[in-house]
Parts: sequence; C-alpha cells; structure tokens
Amino acid sequence: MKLIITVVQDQDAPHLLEKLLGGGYRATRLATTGGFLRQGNTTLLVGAEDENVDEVLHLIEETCSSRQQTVTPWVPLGGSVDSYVPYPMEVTVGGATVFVLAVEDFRKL
Ligand code: 2BA
Repeated sequence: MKLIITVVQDQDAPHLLEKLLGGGYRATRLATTGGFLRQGNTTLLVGAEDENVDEVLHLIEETCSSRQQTVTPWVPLGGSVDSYVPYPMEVTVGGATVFVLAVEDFRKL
C-alpha cells in the first residue's frame, strides 16, 4: 500500500475529491497553507493499493491545472528577518505537488 500526499489548489480540490470517491478511493482533506505564498491550498491524503497508484496519479493529473498567479510575497531584504519588503512577482502554481510514500502498516481499529 502507498500513501499519496498531494497538495492542490483549493479550486481543484472538490472536483478531485469527487473523482477519487467516485473511483472507490478514500481520501482525507486537509486545509493547508503554502509556505511561499502563505495562501490557502488543499492537501489530500489518499491510501491506495500499489496497483492503483497510477490511476490515482492520473486522476490528479487530469483534474489539477496549473495557473499563473501574480503575488506579492513578503521577502527578506538583505537576509535580515527584521526587514521584509513586498515584492510583486508572477508564479506558476500547481497543477499538483505529489508525494508517494510506502505504507509499512495500515489498520482500522
Ligand atoms: P507555496 O509554497 O505557497 O508555493 C506556491 C508556488 O510559488 C509554487 O507552486 C511555486 O510556483 C512558487 N514558489 C514556491 N517557492 C518558491 C521560491 N522559493 N521561489 C520562487 N517561487 C516559489 P508549486 O510548486 O506548484 O507548489 C504549490 C504548493 O505545493 C506550495 O505552495 C506548497 O504548499 C506545496 N509544495 C510544493 N513543493 C513542496 C515541497 N517540496 N514540500 C512541501 N510542499 C510543497
């Protein structure tokens, strides 16, 4: 079994959840915040049998779009944590950041 951890944009999460549940998968949705943009995103935990991992990855790939976002993160000026300045920039966010971890043990107690 594998644990698929995927960080997706909030806009894509409902559609992806629908597809996962429709495909017979189980998922846990976490409200998360990106460390760089400091904006909300969604992290899904999906436990899947090894032979189903490719299908889950395919569902993620076909559902999650990358988007351009102009953001104004606060960045440190000259490396000092005391002096942060707003710095407008364009970034490509998503489609999805995916981690696939081996599960040593899985139980429902
Ligand atoms: P954030 O950390 O808010 O990053 C949002 C987007 O900002 C990133 O999109 C990337 O395009 C850009 N970005 C991030 N760090 C940057 C930097 N140091 N300099 C310039 N641009 C930067 P994605 O790469 O698609 O990541 C989307 C979200 O996925 C991230 O939100 C974070 O929550 C998660 N993520 C991405 N890589 C990760 C990793 N290696 N470990 C844990 N979480 C990760």
